[in-house]
Amino acid sequence: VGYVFSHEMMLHRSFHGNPEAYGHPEAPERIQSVYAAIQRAGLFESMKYIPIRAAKEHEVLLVHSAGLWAKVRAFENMTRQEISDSESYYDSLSLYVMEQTTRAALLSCGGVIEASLAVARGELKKSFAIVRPPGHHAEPDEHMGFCFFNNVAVAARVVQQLTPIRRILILDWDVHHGNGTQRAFNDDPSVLYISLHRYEKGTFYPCGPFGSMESCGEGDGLGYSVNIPWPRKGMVDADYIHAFQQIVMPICVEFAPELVIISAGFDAADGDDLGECHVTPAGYAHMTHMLSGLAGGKVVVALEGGYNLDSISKSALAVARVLTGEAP
Ligand code: Q9C
Ligand code: ZN
Repeated sequence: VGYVFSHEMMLHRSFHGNPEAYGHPEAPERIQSVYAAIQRAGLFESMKYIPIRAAKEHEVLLVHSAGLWAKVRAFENMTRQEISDSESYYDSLSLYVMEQTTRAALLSCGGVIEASLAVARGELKKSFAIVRPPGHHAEPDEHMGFCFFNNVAVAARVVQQLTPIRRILILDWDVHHGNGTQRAFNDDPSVLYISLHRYEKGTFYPCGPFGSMESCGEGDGLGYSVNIPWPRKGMVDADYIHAFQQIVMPICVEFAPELVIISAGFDAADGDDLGECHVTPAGYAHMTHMLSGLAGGKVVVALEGGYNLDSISKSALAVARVLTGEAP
């Protein structure tokens, strides 16, 4: 089992202009607290460090437009004044940006690529990418929802390009619909995208009908996007486990993925104020265990959202214990 981490991804932090931004939920401490919990538990002794690197332009362009690439690259050369001036624009996209954003976004994406390649090539059985900023809201041509590049989407495309693996499952249990990920593969039957998320008639972020049950892919990809939209807040382990047993696992078994990538947001965790749900560490462990029965156990876990430091670190630790075989 491998893992990816770097303190350098903590340099993206919100502090400019808007004083309220100081307390932005997508905080650098998120990955630090996950790392610390896994370290305290002694799990890194049985895990191999996978060197992190920046995603390359040609990799990002497998999913994203040249325009988005240029926009994100431009942050590193912006002055503090320019950043401050553009604040309301970025607020409208649920983003904050600063000079180190580019580097952090490239490392986060490159980290998930490396974590995925190591598993896809059989060098490691499983991996955990402890990364930020998250990725699943990033659309081919738009950064949004705290996300710049769609880490898991880029990683899936790189795996398809560099290894014999074709059929990839992306299971997204972040409390928000991964609109960017579904968009990237909406017409592609080689990547099965399954998301469980709060929907509430399209009023919950990222809003609109794309996260509905009826939105299930198009063209050749029809049926290869599966949305499980929750009608309200307050979902619990039993809701997720029931959905896994009745919907997720039967579809996955039929699809027979060669690689599983989990878009692992922990904002449905009990204690998370954005998600307002109650999934426990045991719930996340159970889902991880079920998914580990697929693809010969080739599972990559990539961090997405999750904003309560205590909830996210306990949940991530429970997942890591399943990956390393310490827990059933
Ligand atoms: N009224 C992730 O969990 N909320 N992103 C905006 C606007 C944005 C969450 C609310 C939530 C983004 C990766
Ligand atoms: Zn989320």
